Amino acid sequence: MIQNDLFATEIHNVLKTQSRIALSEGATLLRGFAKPINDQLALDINNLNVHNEYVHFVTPGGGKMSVATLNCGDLGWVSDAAGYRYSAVNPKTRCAWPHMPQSALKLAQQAADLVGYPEFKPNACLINRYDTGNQMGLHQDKNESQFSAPIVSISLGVPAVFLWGGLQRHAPVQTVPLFHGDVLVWGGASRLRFHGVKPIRPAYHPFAAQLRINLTFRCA
Ligand code: MD3
Ligand code: FE
Repeated sequence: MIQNDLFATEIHNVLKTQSRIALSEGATLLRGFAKPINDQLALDINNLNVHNEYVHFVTPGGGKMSVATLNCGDLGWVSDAAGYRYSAVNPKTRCAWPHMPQSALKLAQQAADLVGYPEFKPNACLINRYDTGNQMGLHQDKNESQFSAPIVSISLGVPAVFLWGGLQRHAPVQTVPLFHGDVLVWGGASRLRFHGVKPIRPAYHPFAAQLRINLTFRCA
């Protein structure tokens, strides 16, 4: 009897924290999907820090991004006065980017598979690091060569309010809170939606103190 009660409580906790939410056509939120491999993700992402640094890219307009980025995989997203593009080398070091964190890659592929993209083979992984107050303005991700492939994002650390608009910049914007462990798959009709992140509120999460870490896997 006690066993059963414990089991029921456990199931309830899982359902409360892990669920699948359809946001719009082609966009699915998997709440808490990354939580079971929390510790491996922390190890893999922290290991990247040993030999690689997060950088604040300069935008074509001359501003500095508040979010800091670390690229991994065959191609990395870069920005400078000439514009945005994917590059096979780090412009600062002229070296190839580090390998993708394998635990996160596997998780992103499992998430894509689960919502209907069984052959997701991303060649780029952007790791965005948000400190308190950092934000990302509304934009579209259209530097990739294939819009038929989804983008899979993994949110870690402190919560964020994700902004999610339409296919035109001035379309109405909805907000979705994103928590540690949430995984989003953006494909199909939602692949080119405008999106952004509101300024991160002061908070603490054991994964990375006051920081929010977001990984996006892409077919660049
Ligand atoms: C919706 N990153 O790096 S991830 C980005 O939380 C970026 O760091 C945000 O937007 C972040 O470009 C959002 C969720 C996401 C990623 C790609 C999308 C949502 C998307 C592409 C199309 C539509
Ligand atoms: Fe984006």
